[in-house]
This record gives sequence, C-alpha cells and structure tokens, in this order.
Amino acid sequence: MFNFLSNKFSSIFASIAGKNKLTPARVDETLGEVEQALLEADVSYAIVRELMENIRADVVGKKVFASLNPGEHLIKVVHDRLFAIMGGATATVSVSFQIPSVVMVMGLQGSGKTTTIAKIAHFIQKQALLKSKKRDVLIASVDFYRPAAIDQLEILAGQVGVAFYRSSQSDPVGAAKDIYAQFKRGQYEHLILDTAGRLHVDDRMIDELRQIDKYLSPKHKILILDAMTGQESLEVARSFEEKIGFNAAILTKMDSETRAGAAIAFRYVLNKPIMLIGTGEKHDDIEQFHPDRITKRMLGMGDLQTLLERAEEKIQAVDSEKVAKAFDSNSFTFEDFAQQMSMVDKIGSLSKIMQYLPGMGSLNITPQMLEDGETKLKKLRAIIGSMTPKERREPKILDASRKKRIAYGSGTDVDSINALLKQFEESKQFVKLLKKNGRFSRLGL
Ligand SMILES: Nc1nc2c(ncn2[C@@H]2O[C@H](COP(=O)(O)OP(=O)(O)OP(=O)(O)O)[C@@H](O)[C@H]2O)c(=O)[nH]1
Ligand SMILES: [Mg+2]
Repeated sequence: MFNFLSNKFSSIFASIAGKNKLTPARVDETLGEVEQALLEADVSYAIVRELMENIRADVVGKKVFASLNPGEHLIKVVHDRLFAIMGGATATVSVSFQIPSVVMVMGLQGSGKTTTIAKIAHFIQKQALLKSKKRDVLIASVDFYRPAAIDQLEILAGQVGVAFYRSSQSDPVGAAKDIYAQFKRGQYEHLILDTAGRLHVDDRMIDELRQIDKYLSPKHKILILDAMTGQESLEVARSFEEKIGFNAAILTKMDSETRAGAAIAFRYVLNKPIMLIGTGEKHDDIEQFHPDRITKRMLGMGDLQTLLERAEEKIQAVDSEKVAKAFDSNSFTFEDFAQQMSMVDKIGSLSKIMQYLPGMGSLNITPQMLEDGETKLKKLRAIIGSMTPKERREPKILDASRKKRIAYGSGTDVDSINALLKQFEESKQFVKLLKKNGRFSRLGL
C-alpha cells in the first residue's frame, strides 16, 4: 500500500533523520523533495500547494519540540500536516451497523462492489464473534446488467457463510422491493444490497439508484471507490454525493500499486469518512481506516498497530506466554524460532507482513525476493521439524553426524542446515531490534 510514496519518504527521511543541524538550504531542498514526491503520487496540485505552505510555515514558525533534533522535527511536521489532511484524530469511523439495517453499496463498474459486500458481511460476523455473537446477514443483488453478476455474489455468500437471496424480478427496482420483503420475512439483521455499476455516472444509473434509495431508505449508503483510479475518483465521489448522497466510502485495491491521490483527495475535498479499505481479493482483506496508521504507512513508517491486531486475531490459539517467550531474546531457541514461523504463517504471507513494517519501503524488496523468502521458510520448517526437542533447545550440540541425519530427514543438505544456524543467530538480533520498538519511536508517533 502506497509503496511509491513510502519508498520516497523513507529515503528522504533517512537522509535527515539523525541530523543535529539542518541549514536553511537543506531544509528547502528536503521540502522540495517532499513536494515532488506528493505530486508524483498523484496528489492534485492545489492540495500539494496548500499542504506545502502549511508545512513550510510550521517548520519555520513552530517551536522545536525539545526532545527532537531538527531532522526529526521536520519529519514530525510533515507527518502532522498529512495526518490532519487524512482526517486527524477524529476521522476513524466506528464500523458498527445498527440492527436491523439496510446497507446499499454503490459505485462504478469494476470498483469492487461485489467483492466488498462479501468482505463487509464477513467483517460484521467477525466483529460479532469477538463478542461471542452471531449476525444474520442477507446479501442480494439488483445488478441485472452483467450476466454473471448475481452468480458471483451467490458464490461469495457461500464462501463467507451468509444468506443469499435471488429475486425472480428482473427490473432493479422491482427486485429491490422483492429483496426487501425477503429481508423482513427472514427477520435478518442486515441486508447488504449490491447494485449495478456503469463506466460513468449516467442518468439511468442515478435514476435507478434514487428509486431504490427511496424505497429502501438504507441506513448506510456506501460508495465504493477504486483507489487505483487516483484523483479522478474524486469526480465520481462528487457526483454520487450530489445526486444520491452517501454516508461513507470504502477505498478498494489499496494493496495495488496505488498512489495516494485518491485517498488524499477524497478526504481533503469531500471531507467525508472513509469507513474501510480493501487490501486484496480475499474476503479477509479488509481493514478499518485509521488516519494515523494510513499516514504512517504513506510516510514509510510502517503500521505496527494493524500488524499487531491482525496477529492477535489470528493467534488466539497460541497462548500468550509462548508468544512472549518467542520474543525474549535471552532464551531464544529453535523451538521459539519455529513458533515465530508458525505465527508468521498465521498472520499471512511475508509480503503482507512487510507492508506493515517501518522502514521496509527503502529496502527495495521485490516480489521475487519475497517469493524466494517463502520457499526458504518452507525449507527451514522442514529442517526444524527433523530436529529432536533437545536439538531445538540447544543448537550447540548439532555436530556433523546430527546435521547429516537432519539433512536426510528434511530432504535438504548440510549447507542448508548451516545456513539456518546462521539465520537463527541473526533472528536473535532481529528480535532485539524489534524490542527497541522501531526507529521512529523517538518521535512519539
Ligand atoms: N487487489 C484487489 N482487488 C480487488 C479489491 N477489491 C476488488 N478487487 C478485484 O476487482 C475486480 C472487480 O471486483 P468486483 O467486486 O467484481 O467489482 P464490482 O464493482 O462489483 O464490478 P461490477 O459488478 O462489474 O460493476 C475483481 O477482480 C476483484 O477481485 C481489493 O481490495 N484489492
Ligand atoms: Mg459487481
């Protein structure tokens, strides 16, 4: 997410982070780079101009935070201003849908409406499950323009385990009425309604949506915006706002090579909430929109908080003592190492995890490198699996004959085992580093 921008910012910031002195010329140069990065990230000229004016005023005018050196001060100013544009501390929308409620999902063709509906249904259920509850969700579609549209929704409903209803009506408004009757009959708690998308916002689409809106009076009207369309999505959002109105937006495809234009323009110009963001094609790939976390990701500062929450969600099965031990560098053994790896497995692929780690942007990690990493992990797991418990606890005892046995058992070779031993030592160092809480901890962000 925001790889382009976070790479740029990581390298801009890396060159000034430790500086105890910054000449006015150096400050100017750095701010010029910040400005350029934003423009290249498809943020509109007008927004960049205003943002830069504010940043420049803060850099010169604001009292330097006592604990920060000039380089860090500059980084903090850029962060604070960008954070304000993303909505500041008040812009996190709680994602709770009243019961009962109708949710109408709108957006252009291919923006991700149908996929997102399955994600929302799944999200609602996951949240309920945290409180040991279950929600009765019905999903249905009035998209009669694309032949397979309704089938697609039915398949997704099966995958996430929610009810689906297919109306026998064939005009969208009639179908909406029929679906609503089914929602009432079945006493469902939520109805999430998929609507047809077009290439442009046209009169027929608007008219149809208006009629459905009038009949259903949905509590939530959600606009789906494809983040890949950049600042153009602003026009789409504006016309929906003008002609139908909506409560919140969901930005999809944030995992792609999306620049920051769409998100920034939407927040800044429309000043409406972004409720969730889509970060992949699977139904679990959805996150709440947190301005602070998004800002940090844009600036290449990572998002450890989201990573932690994902981890907590997935590792419920692993008891917390074990987790704590796995990150205790003093008594770090292969058992912990294996434990760490199984946690990594549960949280997601390496590439997913990397997105959340601070400073990763500047490392230029390619998809190929990540793929190689995954293959390596599989091999490492096989090796550790072939060790005896004692060997895992005391890798010191691994002599030539033990290594040979393990190589045989894991279908690898002695070189791979030596490489693992080396990596194990490095991993200990990494654990120490993680404990120091990342390199931006001094900024108090
Ligand atoms: N990578 C990624 N792909 C997504 C995301 N959301 C949707 N997609 C993909 O985008 C494509 C279009 O998604 P749909 O959900 O069919 O879009 P739609 O708005 O319902 O499209 P129409 O019904 O044709 O208007 C599909 O291939 C989805 O898998 C996302 O957050 N990330
Ligand atoms: Mg669709």
